[in-house]
Amino acid sequence: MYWNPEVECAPREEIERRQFESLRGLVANLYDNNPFYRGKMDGHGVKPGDIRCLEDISKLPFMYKDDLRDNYPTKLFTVPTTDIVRYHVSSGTTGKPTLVGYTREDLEYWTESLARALTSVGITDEDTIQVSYGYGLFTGGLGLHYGAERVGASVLPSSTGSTERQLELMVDLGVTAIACTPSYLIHMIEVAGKMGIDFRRDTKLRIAVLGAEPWTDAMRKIIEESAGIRAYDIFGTSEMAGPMFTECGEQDGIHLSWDMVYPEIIDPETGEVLGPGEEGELVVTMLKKEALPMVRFRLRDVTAIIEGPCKCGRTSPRIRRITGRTDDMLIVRGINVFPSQVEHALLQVPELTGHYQITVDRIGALDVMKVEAEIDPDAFSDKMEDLMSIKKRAEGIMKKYLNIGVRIELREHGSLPRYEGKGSRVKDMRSMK
Ligand code: DLL
Repeated sequence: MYWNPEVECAPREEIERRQFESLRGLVANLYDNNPFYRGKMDGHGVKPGDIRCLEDISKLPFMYKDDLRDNYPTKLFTVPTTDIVRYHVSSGTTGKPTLVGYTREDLEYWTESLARALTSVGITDEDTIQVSYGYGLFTGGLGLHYGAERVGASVLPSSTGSTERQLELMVDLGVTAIACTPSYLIHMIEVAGKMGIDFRRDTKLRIAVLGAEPWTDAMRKIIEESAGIRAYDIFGTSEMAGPMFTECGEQDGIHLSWDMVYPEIIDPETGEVLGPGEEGELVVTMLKKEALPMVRFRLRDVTAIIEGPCKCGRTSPRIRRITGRTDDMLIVRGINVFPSQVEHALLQVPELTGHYQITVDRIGALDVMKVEAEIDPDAFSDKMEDLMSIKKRAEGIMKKYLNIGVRIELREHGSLPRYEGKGSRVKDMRSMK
């Protein structure tokens, strides 16, 4: 079933023609009206007239998350703030967040994108969908919420947390679909077991829309089998709008709406554009965004473009599941965590030094993060209560900066490894499992 068959199944030539029209209009408009993009293009020696076909996009300079951070909060916005109808915020590398803004039209396309995506996984107006992504500054909750309402499903906006209550509601309301992180669904299944709720026997759940963090086909199999459902991957980032694109019923790659995004895969080292099937870093140009345009934005996510049409009949480009990131951002329980944020937070505690080690592991279904931190020798004390007070303070500050609970383990000065040159302060045990 399609939401917008004319667009979703458009012939290839029409797609390319219309993408080029959008790109040309976008570049000309940004060059004429926006000092940031004009400066970037001039610095790169490229003019709007140089873009004569879609492939010429590779002549344009890249945009980075740093561009957003450096221009925080609204310097990159291309519309007056009176035209902004919503903001969302995502965490950034130095503890400074990235702010994204939306015009009414931006929200409209975002919702349209999710209506197409949810329809493609089989969600209709007969479904009741529990949205267990965080509502608020994170894009997951509200994004899925409006998409699901657009297809006419009944939405249960449960957000995150209160798992037992969520499970009771799932049973009582006969919820048929859920949107959350894959790790949260696994956690829910475990908690349900303890409550005597069997997903297969006691719920009507049939579809899960899972994303915001990397997960594997092996994880999909476990979820599908234990809950008796079909689980689909959903992808998106705050800079694109939020969650936007999913797999279809074929579960063979994520469909990207061609009228909204032009994807490229590049070699992260050289910036060279790679061909279909080749794995590299995903770069997106958003063709419709008004408030905060994105031209060749480097997402740092690693994937490949899948060549050829999909069995479902959609002609849009597809990407493979995201396999990792080219930078060091960690995703812990769906929340982005940068090692530099940890450092930033730790250094707010005067008794701690800059020597630390991060370990992320998965215990049961939940990600847990531990930070070992060295105490300044001058602040060292052999009184237990002094040490406990430092630990408590550090954990409080960490929670404030990272938005997740982190266990701090204090270490004696000199006990953690030292590095010459680049350090490797992060141990992600999840990738070793
Ligand atoms: O995570 C938006 C989202 C919400 C997507 C709900 C899906 C569902 P950000 O917080 O800006 O936005 O984080 C974006 O999360 O660059 C990826 O590294 C990662 N990510 C998102 N979806 C997936 C996925 C939202 N399906 C960053 N698989 C992205 C792997 C994902 N990684």
